[in-house]
Amino acid sequence: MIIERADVIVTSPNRNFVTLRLQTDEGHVGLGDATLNGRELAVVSYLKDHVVPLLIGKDAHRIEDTWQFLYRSSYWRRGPVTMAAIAAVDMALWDIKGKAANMPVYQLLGGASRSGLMAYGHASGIDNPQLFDSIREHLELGYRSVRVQTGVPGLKAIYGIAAQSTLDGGEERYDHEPARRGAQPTEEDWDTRAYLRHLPTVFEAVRNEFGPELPLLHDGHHRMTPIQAAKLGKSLEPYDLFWLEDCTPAENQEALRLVRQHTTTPLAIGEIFNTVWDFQALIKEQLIDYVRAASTHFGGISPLKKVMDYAAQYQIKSGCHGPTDISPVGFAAQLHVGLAIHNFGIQEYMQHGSRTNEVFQQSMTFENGLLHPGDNPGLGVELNVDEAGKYPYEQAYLPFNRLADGTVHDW
Ligand code: KDG
Ligand code: MG
Repeated sequence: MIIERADVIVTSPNRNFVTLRLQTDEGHVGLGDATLNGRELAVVSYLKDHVVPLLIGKDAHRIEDTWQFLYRSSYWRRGPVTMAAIAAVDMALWDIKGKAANMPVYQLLGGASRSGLMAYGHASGIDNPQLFDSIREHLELGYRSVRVQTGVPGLKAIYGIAAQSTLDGGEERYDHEPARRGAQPTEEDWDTRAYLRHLPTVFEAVRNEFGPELPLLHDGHHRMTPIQAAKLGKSLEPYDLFWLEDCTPAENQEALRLVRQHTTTPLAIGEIFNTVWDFQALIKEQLIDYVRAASTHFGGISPLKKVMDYAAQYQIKSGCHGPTDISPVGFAAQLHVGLAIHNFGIQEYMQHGSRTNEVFQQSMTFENGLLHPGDNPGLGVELNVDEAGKYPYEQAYLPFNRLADGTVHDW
């Protein structure tokens, strides 16, 4: 089965998405997600100029060989642009293999290990009353676990808080897309000491209101030093978090050794990691509890399955990155992995906007708090090319932080 055609499709229904569409001489079509939020066109060029010409004429069945060829023959390896491009090829080939075998991809990965994947949603509020309303809304939507993000007194705009005013023609909210359309990134503000003082009081209030059962998560979004993160983990222990995510910036992996020495709050990291090797020491030294890799930025289904099999030796579980900048194709890819592996933990699930769901038709379901990729052959996602063509690319950037004195800070 030969790859006969490859197209890179950019569309911006609710936000920008980059999709690779491969077609074989037998008529099978495979889709792969190559979306890199705020840097989309770099991956488009990587695919169009450097990968597509190498794919035409290749055997579509040789997934591992094609992955190794793209990774090793480029010499430079790694990095989000390269790995998003390779991920798209890998996913599209798994999609094609599933269609050729007339099976959903999870069957090719060993079959289902569970009936569905527990999902967490993004509850947020600038203050406790708004946050409580948001948690209730999520529970009504069927979520059985929630991520809690809150405003900090004195700070105007921070990561993870859904805008109360609507964006984009009155339909979408901030939690659907932190990358704002425009020629410049927006500026947010940050104060770690104020955050460390305030956050434990919020978790105490949430536990008092919603009880001890509900799994609660929190994303530190790379903004603390190691000792600050250790202090936060310790101060949140009474509230029994499911995880504390990205408590320190991802580059300094040794930071987690220090955090781990001080707290039993479970740790999750990896949404900006690109390879299995980024996790190697963290897994082997058992410095984390959840692997946060996203299929899209991690080279696709093949390496995601490998890192999870490695993590399983150390009782470390999955918690794949699932914001709306992972397209429905990338999201489906990690649902198939999550259904098949033994060490699934939890799946982040922010729901896509209605226009996105018209561009990408999905067999995925979300019922009683559980996600399932569906049983359509392949990944279970179809791209409506005509619908995609209605929404051309629009420049958009993720925000960044400045401290009160003007210093740029991690966002
Ligand atoms: O594009 C950036 C987002 O993917 C990121 O800010 C979302 O941290 C995130 C999360 O946990 O979903
Ligand atoms: Mg995160």
